[in-house]
Amino acid sequence: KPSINERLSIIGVAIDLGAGTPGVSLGPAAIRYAGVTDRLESIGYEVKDEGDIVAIKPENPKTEGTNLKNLDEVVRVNTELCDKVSKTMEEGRFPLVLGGDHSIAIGTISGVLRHKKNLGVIWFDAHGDINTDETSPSGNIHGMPVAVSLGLGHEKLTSIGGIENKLDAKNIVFIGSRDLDAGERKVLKEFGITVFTMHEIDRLGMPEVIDRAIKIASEGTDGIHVSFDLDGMDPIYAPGTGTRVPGGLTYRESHLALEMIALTEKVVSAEFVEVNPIIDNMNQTAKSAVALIGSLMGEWLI
Ligand code: Z70
Ligand code: MN
Ligand code: MN
Ligand code: MN
Repeated sequence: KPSINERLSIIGVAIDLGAGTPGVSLGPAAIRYAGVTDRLESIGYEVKDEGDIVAIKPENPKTEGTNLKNLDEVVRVNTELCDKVSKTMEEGRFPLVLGGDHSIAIGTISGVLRHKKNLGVIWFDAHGDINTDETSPSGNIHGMPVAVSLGLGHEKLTSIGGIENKLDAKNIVFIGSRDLDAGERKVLKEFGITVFTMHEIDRLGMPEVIDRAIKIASEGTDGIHVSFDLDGMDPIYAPGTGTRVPGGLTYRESHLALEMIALTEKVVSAEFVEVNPIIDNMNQTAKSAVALIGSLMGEWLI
């Protein structure tokens, strides 16, 4: 196995309050039914399933003075997740977080940052997820976790895990982007963040893109976090997701990318998010997620 860590904890986060479409709160269950634990055990991991952190839908999704939807409950869940991820790493275990909508990256990353002060992030997604309350067209917090992890946005979000625990823009890299908002393009430029859109992937090919991405996420860091939004994949392979954007990563590109990242042996944490079994086809998206997890964790090595 290429992973640093043979002992692994699965942390489910049953939340869809950060997304525009309901149903990704059932993602962790769908991924378990698709056989994630057996798959990891067959590779040789000692797996501990921590169960789910469960979000409770508030009677009133509005918080005074902000357009952010379900802010208080998203904050509560991510604070709990931050502590759980941090505790998992304290125990010397690899945190594998299953979403849930992508707002949970706020909790995961802030938890990992307690142990890895200089963390690189490789972000697979059709979207930028770098809106703030000021730029967001929707008020959905799953469109904001990268901004929050940089210290941008609503104070209730940026203070999760401590305001000093933040990412450095020069170690973040996006792969698969094809649906960026105007406000997001501005921030990405301003912070000089590297974005490998589908255009670059088509031109350079995935091997070159991943080589460059690994460099960016490795330089001066003490580990890499992989955040994989299933909508980064083409909807042919991941139809069960809230925002299907055509022209995404193929099955083989996605796997190759994760295999190459695995070979670095620098991965310290990972999350797979936005699996929505309610709008899926025979749990295909969760099955894709499990296969991708296998690749990241070294299943393909003989
Ligand atoms: C848009 C927003 C989004 C999904 C992220 C979309 C956000 N940029 N949607 N992932 N599925 O509302 O901020
Ligand atoms: Mn959305
Ligand atoms: Mn996302
Ligand atoms: Mn997305």
